[in-house]
Amino acid sequence: MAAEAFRTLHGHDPTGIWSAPGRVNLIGEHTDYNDGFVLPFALPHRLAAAGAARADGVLTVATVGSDGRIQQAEPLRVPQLRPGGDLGWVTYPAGVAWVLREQGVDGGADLVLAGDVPTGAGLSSSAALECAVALALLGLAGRDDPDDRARAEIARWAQRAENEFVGVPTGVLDQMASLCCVEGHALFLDVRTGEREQVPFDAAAAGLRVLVVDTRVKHALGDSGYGDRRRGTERAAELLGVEALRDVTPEGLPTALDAVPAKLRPLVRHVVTENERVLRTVELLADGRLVDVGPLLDASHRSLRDDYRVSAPELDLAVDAAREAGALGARMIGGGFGGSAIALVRADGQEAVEDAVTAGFARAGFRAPRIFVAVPAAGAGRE
Ligand code: GAF
Repeated sequence: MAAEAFRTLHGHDPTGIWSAPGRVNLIGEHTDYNDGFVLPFALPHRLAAAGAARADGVLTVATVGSDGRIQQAEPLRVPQLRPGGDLGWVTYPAGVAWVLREQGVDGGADLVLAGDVPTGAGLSSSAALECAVALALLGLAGRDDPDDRARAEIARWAQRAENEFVGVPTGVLDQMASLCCVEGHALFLDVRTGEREQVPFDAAAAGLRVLVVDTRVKHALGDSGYGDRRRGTERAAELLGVEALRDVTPEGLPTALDAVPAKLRPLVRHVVTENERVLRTVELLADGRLVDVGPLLDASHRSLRDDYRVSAPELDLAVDAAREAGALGARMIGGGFGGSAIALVRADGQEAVEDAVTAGFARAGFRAPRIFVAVPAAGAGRE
């Protein structure tokens, strides 16, 4: 779709097509900006960028909607890009061009974007966009095929584009997932050290499925809730005299809770217990005990709902209905306040869970959710 639209717009083939996936985070929510642990896997849903280099330092960006309609933004001069302006939907690709210029990747380009990562669904459509554009601009500058180390560096650049150019204070989970995930695996990432381990993850082989329930309640990380939580955890770390909440151990948690003001306690408790849940999940997966991960998903959801307070009625309903219909465990994923939940279900119980969630939404008068099975797919690359 991106290549065809590129030919329509520019009258010649693109030099290449680069694409990047959205993600599901199995567990480890709101731990990334606390230097903690995360365990995402890539979705088959991808954002593709068809591109060709330009010698004049101009960046043109067009997107193709699901209805095939092409929307083209005003051309931008890369050397003149500065954080803080409002460029509408083109802010994300512009931010990536800005950050890459700071890294010495300076050319202009024509880009045409198309994909099927649901937007505002907590499945990392923004990171997919950033990472596809980053790989395209790097590839057009002759820097294709980044190795694993370079991918982690590009993820940090993409995060910087989002933090400094777009102005959204996210961690690096989504960009790392989009760039570093490998098909058939979940990515165990220690955000502080950058250490990564590919953990084989094959739910189908265990007779299980991971269902994604997109509540279709749009979430936006630029809204204050996400930044408030982030600042709260940073403040707690400061008061505790540690670099990040990652440094608080489960054994040290009671003392830490006594040392911070009441309103910060639930935030600290969430981060510390969530990091432990990630470590436990990785152990269970290594032992081939995916079925036992369910209670950890449930505990993660309770913690996000009651301590971190980033859930939403639709997410709670999806989780409760899935569990009542036999799911082994379920939780909201991503930043929260809307977006998606996941449910770990037995293959033969999938339909019952889907029906129960859909019926629950209808009874509550919520918009019908979109439900699909998530299978770990490949990370970003050239097509
Ligand atoms: C969003 C952010 F972009 C991530 O960095 C992460 O903090 C996540 O919310 C919560 O775990 O996806």
